[in-house]
This record gives sequence, structure tokens and C-alpha cells, in this order.
Amino acid sequence: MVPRKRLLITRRLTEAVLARIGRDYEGVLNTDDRPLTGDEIVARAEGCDGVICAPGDPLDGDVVSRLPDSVRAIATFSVGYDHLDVAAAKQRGIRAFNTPGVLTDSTADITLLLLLGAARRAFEGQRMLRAGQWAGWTPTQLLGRSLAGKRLGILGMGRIGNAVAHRARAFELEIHYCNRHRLGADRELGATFHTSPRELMRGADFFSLHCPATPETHHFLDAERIDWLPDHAIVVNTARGAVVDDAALIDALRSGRIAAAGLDVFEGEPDVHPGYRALDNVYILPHMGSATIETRDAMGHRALDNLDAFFAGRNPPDSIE
Ligand code: 8YV
Repeated sequence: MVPRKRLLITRRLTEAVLARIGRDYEGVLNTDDRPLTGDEIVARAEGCDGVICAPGDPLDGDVVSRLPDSVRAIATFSVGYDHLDVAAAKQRGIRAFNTPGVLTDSTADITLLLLLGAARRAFEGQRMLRAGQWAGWTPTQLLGRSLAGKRLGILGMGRIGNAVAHRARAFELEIHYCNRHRLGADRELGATFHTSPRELMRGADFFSLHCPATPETHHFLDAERIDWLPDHAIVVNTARGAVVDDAALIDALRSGRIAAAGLDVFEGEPDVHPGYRALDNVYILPHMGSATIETRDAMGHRALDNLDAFFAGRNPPDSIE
């Protein structure tokens, strides 16, 4: 019998995924699910053929360069791979995989939740009720903003941007987008293409970020670009925290330069800029975009599909670069 491949799993995954790992691999598990340091990842990867890592794992160039020679593949349990130095892996001949596609719907769902939560002042309503401070309905209580007929500006019209547009159409939002390439008419479905973010943002009643975190998008939404938005704009981020300059966004939310924000991701997670906590006009969630049982199962299975294919000498579906 061929010995089973050994996999380091840096975080605790769902039961179904752990069951598959237990059946097909020798798993080196992180049972208490404490985030591992780079040194711990290197040490635990000893004798492993592959690694399943996740956002937050510090797989930078240094850590990747120190992984044991036995490691031939890294599958990240995510679509984003800003935590993994893919170039460093490539240099060592380590193949890298991610999990695109399977988390599109759940992330798009959370985007709409944040958009609605921010537009309809859900945080303030929840707080009032939970504190026992609701004295009853009034005609002017907690007035938010309607969606129908307004413009949603989407920056990054990939899978998730498209799925957000699909949902937003049901809310009668007018879809505008900016993307590296214009979509074909069959995928654009009447959405308006803008050639520059500035052009997109200046008419956006709602503005949703769907671009990856790269050196080019780092702090994309800074004070200068926030000024491109109308005063009543509502910003949503389910992409990556690093795309936003937190200090600038907090200033704009505090001063009323923009109306509100809905955020699922933060630079330096799990540390969240304390300025957000004091603001009523920000609706925040702790990186829950893909957090459904179905999606987390699918992400784990997708990571394993890639590794199974790789170790069997077949073509894995989701090679990064
Ligand atoms: C996280 C994500 O991986 O896939 C991504 O890029 O951001 C999410 O799916 C997941 O929520 C764990 O933090």
C-alpha cells in the first residue's frame, strides 16, 4: 500500500473536511485552533508533503523559504492569498492553490447584509432594543437610506462583484462598475462600465470593494479617493482590510464626509482600528463573508480536490499562477 501523504492543517476545519482528511491523509492538526506563528508552521510541517493554510497565517517569503523540503504543495483555505508569498513558493518548486468559486455566493450575501445594515442603521436599532431603550415607533426614528433607483458602484467585477450585482438588481439598484477589462454584454447585463475608479466613485450612492489586496490596491480608499464620493455615499468592504486606509475612512465617517460604511474585513485583523467601535454609522462584522457550514465545507473540499489531484499527478483545478 502506498503510504498516505502527510498534511499540515494550520486551522481547525469543519467536521466533514476533517473526516475526509482523516480518511485520505495523515493529518497534522491544530486541535485548539490557536493561530500559529511562522516558526510553529515551519516546525509542524516537518515531514509533511503539503500544507492547508488560511488567511492570517504568516506565510511570507521568510517562512516559505524555511519550510521543510518535504513540502511540495500549499493549498490555502481561501480565495484571497495575500497571506501567502506565492513567488517564494514557486522559487522553491512548491505549488500553490486557492479555493475560488465556492465562496462567491456567501460573500456576496454578506455584502448585501452590510450594505443594508449600513443603509438602514441596523446597528443603532439593535443597540436600542437590546439596551431596553426603545420607547416606541416614531415617524422620524432611525431614518436610513433607500436602495431602489440608486447607483451601486462595484470596484472589481470578478466572481464576487458579479454575484453582488446579481443580488443588487433584485433591490433595484443601478449597477455601475470599474474593472481591468470591460465585461461582454452577456455578463454585463446592462451594467454601466467606467474606465476609471474616479469616474465610478463620483456618482456612487453605494460603493463596494471587490478587488484583491495587492501592493497596487494597498490603501486604495484613502482620504483623496474618499473625496471622489458624494457626501451621502455608503462604502462596503468584503474584500480585504488593507484596501482601505482606516484612519481616513474613520475621519470621513466621523465628520459626515460620507454617510456610513459596512465592513467585514480590517487591516491587521483581528486587531480592528479602535476608531470604528465608537462610530454609530459603521456596521461591522468579524470577517464572516464565507462563514456558512455549506461554504466552509466546500472550501475544505476544494482545497483537498486540489491536493488530491496534485499528489495523483493530475491537473489541479485552482493553481495560483
Ligand atoms: C476567509 C476569505 O478565508 O477566502 C477568502 O479570501 O476572505 C474568506 O473566505 C475565511 O473567512 C477565513 O477567514
